[in-house]
Amino acid sequence: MRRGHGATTAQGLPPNAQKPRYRQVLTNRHLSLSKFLSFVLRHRPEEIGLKLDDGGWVPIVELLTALDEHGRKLARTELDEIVASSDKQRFAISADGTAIRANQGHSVHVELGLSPIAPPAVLFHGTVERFLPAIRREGLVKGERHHVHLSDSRALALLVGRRRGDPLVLEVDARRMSEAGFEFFCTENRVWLTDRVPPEYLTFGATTG
Ligand code: HQG
Repeated sequence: MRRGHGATTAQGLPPNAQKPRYRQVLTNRHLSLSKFLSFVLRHRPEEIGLKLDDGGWVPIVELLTALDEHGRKLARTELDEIVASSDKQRFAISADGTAIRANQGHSVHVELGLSPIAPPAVLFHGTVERFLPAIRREGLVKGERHHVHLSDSRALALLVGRRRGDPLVLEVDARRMSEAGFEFFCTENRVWLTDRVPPEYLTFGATTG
């Protein structure tokens, strides 16, 4: 059963796509709640007795009740603040305001309902030195996630890589991949997704930022 909350189009970027706003600062409470929401909405909804629908959505009333029952009481207004101030716009609220989902990053199976769209000529992937030998060998693979995550800016890729150490940025020849038939998707928070990136489409030179 799909609730059809998603609103991406095949013609262009998702309607709500916007540049992530890294300058906004979350309070510690909001940060902790935001991390917990990511955990529940991407990986372990059953941890607080929730079930996501096929599109990854959960009714907000159910979410707030479940959070309350698990010692993380949260008002609707506060949830709205967390969603609005999430530095990478990690969550989406449905157009009718009744449901919420994570925009991407799931390990549970969900159907985000994204349509393939033409990527920019070049996309970027932030990583760290220790993964390079394997990446040179087998390209970028999705691991635990549903897709390989790519950014349309070098600056964003640097931030992604920095989560793991001194960041390196690899360039992905997305245009050539697209011409070769690889599909790309763009989430509402402007993360570019693809199934894998074989090494011949990667540029390893001048990788540091
Ligand atoms: C590396 C965050 C060895 C890859 C970020 C990365 C992003 C390989 C790690 C989102 C490899 C996977 C995703 C290969 C790739 N051999 N290592 N063949 N291919 N890797 O976290 O892209 O905060 O699953 O370079 O901002 O780092 O969660 O992916 O270092 O958008 O919203 O394996 O997660 O967003 O790590 O990050 P991840 P990622 P959130």
